[in-house]
Amino acid sequence: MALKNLDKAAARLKEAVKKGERIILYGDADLDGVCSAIIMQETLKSLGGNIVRVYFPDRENDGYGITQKALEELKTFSPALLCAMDLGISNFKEIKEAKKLGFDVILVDHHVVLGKLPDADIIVDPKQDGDTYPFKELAACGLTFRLAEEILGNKMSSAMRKSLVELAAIGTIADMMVREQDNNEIIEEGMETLENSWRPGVRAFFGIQELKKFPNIESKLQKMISILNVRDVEDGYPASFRILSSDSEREVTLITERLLEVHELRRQQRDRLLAKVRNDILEKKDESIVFEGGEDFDYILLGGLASIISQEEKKPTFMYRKMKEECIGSVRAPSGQDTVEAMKHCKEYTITYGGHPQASGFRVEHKNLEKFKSCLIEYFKEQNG
Ligand SMILES: [Mn+2]
Repeated sequence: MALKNLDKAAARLKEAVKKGERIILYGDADLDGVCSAIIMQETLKSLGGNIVRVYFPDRENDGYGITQKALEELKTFSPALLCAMDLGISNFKEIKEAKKLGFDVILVDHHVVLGKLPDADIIVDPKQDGDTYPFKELAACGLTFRLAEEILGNKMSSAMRKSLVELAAIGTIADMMVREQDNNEIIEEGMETLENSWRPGVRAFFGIQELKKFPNIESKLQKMISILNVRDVEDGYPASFRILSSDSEREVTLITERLLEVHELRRQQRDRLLAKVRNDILEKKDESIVFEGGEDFDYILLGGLASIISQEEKKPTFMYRKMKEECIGSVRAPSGQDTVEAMKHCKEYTITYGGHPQASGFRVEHKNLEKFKSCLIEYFKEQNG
């Protein structure tokens, strides 16, 4: 019982390394995607792979997934092998386009398959039909780590294994995956060495005062993750990538100090929005969902806000940021509620949607927002009625 296509993906990547093909790594900009990209980068580099670009989409401005803007920029590298991690499974149109531009496409994703698969050459996703691997809840970085094991085999030294599994542990925790089976193995193995990591980005964190205040490794790690989650993009690279892939402890300390300041500001901003939302939903207690947003709802705060509110209200919670033409949203729900299924039911009003039952996202045009909301309210009323 192996992860479907893991062997094929490994063989294809090794072939690309051997032939000196151009390789593009494309990761989601969250910590799961970033850790996946670094694991793959270090794995392929150790074999001499020709990685020409590591790309992260700008979720806030260009949306989630493989974007049109990315293809526009990346096409200068064609032909190349494009390995996408933590996204792609719902990018039907963009992957078709990527193929047309001359890319071979490998997807390593753990998101729910939306009815059919995109036209990628090789897809690793435990949630696809025909995958017999018993554990379905690996994060993308967990899958990428399994892929790294498959690629390197006994060429993976124990030092390298440690430094890669640390990243897989960080990404798995950050993505809030269930603490079971493979995920537990990865988290336990990764945590063992974390405090004595050789990785400058990790070392820098365990050296800062703010982290020393926390009593144990788990709470330290949670704090580290919330700081790494601060949005700070430079030349297209999220701070988390610059920190975790850096080999200079000095550089890392500089970025980390700045992130700490931003993190504090964000926290204040989030608390303001939380107070606003709590107040605004007071007279909507009988609605089946929470659906709130506005122009001042910073995209990066949406997931955190939705997660807090959905726990407080015990309802599916949709938070959105109003942008020029569309709204981009983040969704959290208590267990037993499937927000992906709900959005599928209301998909005529969306531009895109996707994710996990309890944590998902969407984009909707302004003119459809109210209809989308009503449709969801009706859906959950029926489900829970
Ligand atoms: Mn993920």
